[in-house]
Amino acid sequence: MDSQCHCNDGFGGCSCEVPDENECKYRPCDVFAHCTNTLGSFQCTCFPGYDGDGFSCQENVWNEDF
Ligand SMILES: [Ca+2]
Repeated sequence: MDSQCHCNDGFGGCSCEVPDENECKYRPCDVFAHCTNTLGSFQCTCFPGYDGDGFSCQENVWNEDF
């Protein structure tokens, strides 16, 4: 589990010394996904109740089967 630091746009790392682009500001993820900026990359995670890879999320219709 990586610790996330909150740096100014354009920098990352735990001392905010590493250049990094905050890809999340371009809204790369699905509208039903949360974007997490990481060093050198980013992650898209579907909201709870939605299934997908983060770039394409659909409402989880299987919940009721449990
Ligand atoms: Ca990044």
